[in-house]
Amino acid sequence: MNVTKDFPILNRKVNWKPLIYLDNAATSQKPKQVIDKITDYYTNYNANIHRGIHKMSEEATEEYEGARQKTAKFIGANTKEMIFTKNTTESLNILAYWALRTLKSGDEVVLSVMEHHSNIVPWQMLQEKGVKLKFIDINSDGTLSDNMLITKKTKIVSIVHASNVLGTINDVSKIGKIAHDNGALFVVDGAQSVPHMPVDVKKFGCDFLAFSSHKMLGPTGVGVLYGREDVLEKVTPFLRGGDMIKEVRLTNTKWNDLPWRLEAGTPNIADVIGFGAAMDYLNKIGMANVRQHEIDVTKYAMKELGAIRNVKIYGPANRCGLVSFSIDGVHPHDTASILDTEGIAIRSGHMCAQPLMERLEVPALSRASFYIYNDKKDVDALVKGIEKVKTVFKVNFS
Ligand code: 7TS
Repeated sequence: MNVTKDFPILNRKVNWKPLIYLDNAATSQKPKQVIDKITDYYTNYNANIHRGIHKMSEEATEEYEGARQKTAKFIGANTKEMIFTKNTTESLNILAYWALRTLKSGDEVVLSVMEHHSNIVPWQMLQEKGVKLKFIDINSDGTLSDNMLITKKTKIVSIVHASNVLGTINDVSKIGKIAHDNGALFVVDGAQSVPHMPVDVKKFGCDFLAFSSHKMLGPTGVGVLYGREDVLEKVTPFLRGGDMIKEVRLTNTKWNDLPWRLEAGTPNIADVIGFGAAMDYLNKIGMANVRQHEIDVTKYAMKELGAIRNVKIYGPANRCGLVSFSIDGVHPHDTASILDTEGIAIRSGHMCAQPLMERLEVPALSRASFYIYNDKKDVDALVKGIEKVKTVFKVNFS
């Protein structure tokens, strides 16, 4: 995929070596098209939206709402169903705070042990009300157990589509059907899938989907909460104030229509507009091509890393574009530090999934995660870097 020319940061050196960026699951790099779009807003039509009847405000509103339309199209939804938030974490918190107001003692929420902290910690609040959290386990290969724990007591099922540690791609349509058969709402954490593969909320049959712009070539500070219109209508606003109202009296307020009802205050206008440019960029490539490219690079990485003695890979063969691994006798932070001296950026640590680390019985892991600008040469560099780690730490070669 010939795209590196669009990413100015990929020209820089790190520790005097050309940057090899393999930390895309944490955040992706941004193409010039996105950077230019944000600069254009601040340079030429910086104004607040949905108010002032002046030209620049109209232009800004048009671009902002245009980005909403693009987002809706990107995941097969309607514009009314698209709420801009700050990130996936905020999107999930909106739902958890709503659940805090509506669920009752004895109700159950089903999550899984492979969730990112942002799909665990907000739901823990519900325990204050006597709501029980249940966690679907994983199989030894890192796939989700078939023992779904969903019963008539289950009110919400919230599951990650693609795991940020194991790479596992969960069969969300199947889980959604079981959730709905039991009368529960179905939430999907799409933070690691929407940026990397075609996603269609209608095919998922989910009630909610959360994801972040910054992991899909867009700027930080923009997240998305998709909600099926009839369900989203019932969600009480988490933040209240300007822009989310129709009429305010001193002691009561009539809320605005969707989607604005759930976007209180001046939103992140510039970055939402930048996010629109990121989706334009991805659409030009085609999400099926993005996925295929990542399958190729990831398969190669699994083969090459899998062939290194003393390296263990976690998770199933069928996966999204990332590989978590450990090197016998080397702490993942040391692995990442030595790779950094070679200009290779990877993630190490608990990956914001401490319960999963505990389940895997590891203190931490290293992770290489890929995107459209990575290729097999980057994997070769990673392999060479790992050999250096092993040499420095005198890892047993026998
Ligand atoms: N869900 C998943 C599956 C994630 O991987 C992440 C971020 C989040 C939610 C939270 O996204 P945010 O935009 O609200 O922060 N994952 C990672 C990661 O793996 N390394 O750094 C961030």
